[in-house]
Amino acid sequence: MTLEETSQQSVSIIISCLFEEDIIEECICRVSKAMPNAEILIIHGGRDGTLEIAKKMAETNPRIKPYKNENDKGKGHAIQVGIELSSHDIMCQFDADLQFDPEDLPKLFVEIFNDNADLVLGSRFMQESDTSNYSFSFFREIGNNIVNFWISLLCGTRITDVTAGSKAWTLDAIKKIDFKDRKFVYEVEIPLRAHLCGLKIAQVPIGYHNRQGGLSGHGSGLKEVWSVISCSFMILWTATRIRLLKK
Ligand SMILES: Nc1nc2c(ncn2[C@@H]2O[C@H](COP(=O)(O)OP(=O)(O)OP(=O)(O)O)[C@@H](O)[C@H]2O)c(=O)[nH]1
Ligand SMILES: [Mg+2]
Repeated sequence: MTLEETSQQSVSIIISCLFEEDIIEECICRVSKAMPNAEILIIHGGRDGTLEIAKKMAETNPRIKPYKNENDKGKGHAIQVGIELSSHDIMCQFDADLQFDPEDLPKLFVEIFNDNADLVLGSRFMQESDTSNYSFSFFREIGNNIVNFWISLLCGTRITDVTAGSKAWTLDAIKKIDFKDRKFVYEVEIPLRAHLCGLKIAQVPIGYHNRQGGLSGHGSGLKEVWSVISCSFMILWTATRIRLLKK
């Protein structure tokens, strides 16, 4: 299947969001243009106006399905809810803040439609990845390097980017993966558990930008530093435990 044919397929796109009212409209428009037949599940975990904007757009486009995630426990929880709600067997998660390009979505899905993968990881760290519009902060870069190195070591194969929010999978694969974490650590659980289950994993280069609006789930200033550091430690600990105990 070509990229053009892939972009016309019916798949589910799960967009978890919180405090993204500045950007959600542009995000939905671009996703909808890139994958015109996709179901777009908006899983909103906050009390800000993001959901209302999505609801307004859903009035004229039935493929947009906004949900209020009552008792939202974090991004991983929102994605679990999105998986439950999806009506297609092939789906992806996509961040609302437009750090990733919706136009890259067919590149993720084509690997599944061509039977090259059960799980596809969008990667910001492959040679062809375009990160020219992103300024990596020093501590995030170090954190990413350590986490990617450690997971690659645990899997015995090079995985270039485990934490990117752009990932696609089949329903069968994600059921086998059965990730548990409800915050950000689940991002790493997915590739690690997929590897342990013997699933086919593909990596594709994607573009990456600075946040285009909204508020980071990691907060800002010192809160952000603390969130990224504690997240990285949780990732290393959780991944090692899963690898050793295989559960
Ligand atoms: N439902 C829900 N969505 C969340 C939560 N935290 C983050 N999100 C959404 O998940 C996506 C990724 O979160 P980000 O805050 O961008 O995480 P990040 O990309 O690691 O951090 P930044 O680089 O600072 O943007 C965004 O669409 C967020 O709105 C949460 O607790 N609940
Ligand atoms: Mg982000």
